[in-house]
Amino acid sequence: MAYQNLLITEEDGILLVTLNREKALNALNGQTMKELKTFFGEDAAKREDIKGVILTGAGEKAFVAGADIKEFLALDAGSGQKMSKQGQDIFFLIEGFHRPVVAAVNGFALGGGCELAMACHMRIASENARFGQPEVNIGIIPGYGGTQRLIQYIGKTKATELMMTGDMIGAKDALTLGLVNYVVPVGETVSKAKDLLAKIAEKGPIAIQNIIASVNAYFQHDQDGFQKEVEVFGEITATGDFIEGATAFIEKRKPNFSGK
Ligand code: CO8
Repeated sequence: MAYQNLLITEEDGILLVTLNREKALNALNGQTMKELKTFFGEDAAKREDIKGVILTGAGEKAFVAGADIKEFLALDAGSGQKMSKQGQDIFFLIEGFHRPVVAAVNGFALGGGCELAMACHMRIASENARFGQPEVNIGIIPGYGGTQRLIQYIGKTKATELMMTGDMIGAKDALTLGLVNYVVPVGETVSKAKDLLAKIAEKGPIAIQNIIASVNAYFQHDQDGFQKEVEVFGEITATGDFIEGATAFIEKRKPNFSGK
């Protein structure tokens, strides 16, 4: 497939995938999600010869600043559910990928961007990285698995606070909470991810594949939570608050929520 929004290079058996919409802080629009699906579900899925994949964002400001809010206003309950479910399924492809996938998080990893990083097997953060689930600021909830995976990584207490306040946390706090594996200076996330993948490539690939499968199996009981997230996401996309939140973002003003 010819990719428009993903820049893919290969070096020493490692596929480096750069989400390449720097002007929109690499926000995940429909096209980018489609390309992630093709990459992890088809093109890279056939590659038995690779050591792993690194996902990063173009520029130093953002890994991914979320799903593309500018595409939200066309959503309704049905299409909102569909989009959430399709996004979750794409992120399951990443989580279940046969080789390690490392997120090199340079800057903002917000909303769908934090969810994307969490779907990867490991995360390297630059010192300027900022993580958060700010969906609540526009009157919605995380819809790409965030309500489930954030709890898996940092526990219910802090996950609930972050989702309810929409607050961002810096790289050091993300490390303390167990959200990331390492914090490195700006510009060094990809090289650290390469070192990690090179080390893992010395181990048995069948073992690595089965560690991925077994670790994922530990959380299978959470499947109902994912389904719940899809249903609720769809319902919220039919509310006035959702339209108001997304509109306010686009118009660069504070939202005025009515609770309807
Ligand atoms: N979507 C679309 N465009 C975005 C997004 C986004 N998520 N984030 C940033 N941009 C755009 C801005 O609109 C701006 O574009 P323009 O220059 O055309 O106005 C450009 O990127 C640069 O952004 P800012 O000018 O806002 O840069 P700042 O440095 O002032 O602020 C922030 C950076 C703090 C990251 C700010 O851009 C921000 O708050 N972004 C939104 C973050 C957010 O709310 N993310 C969550 C989105 S919702 C989500 O991810 C839900 C996932 C589940 C979806 C389920 C299916 C529907």
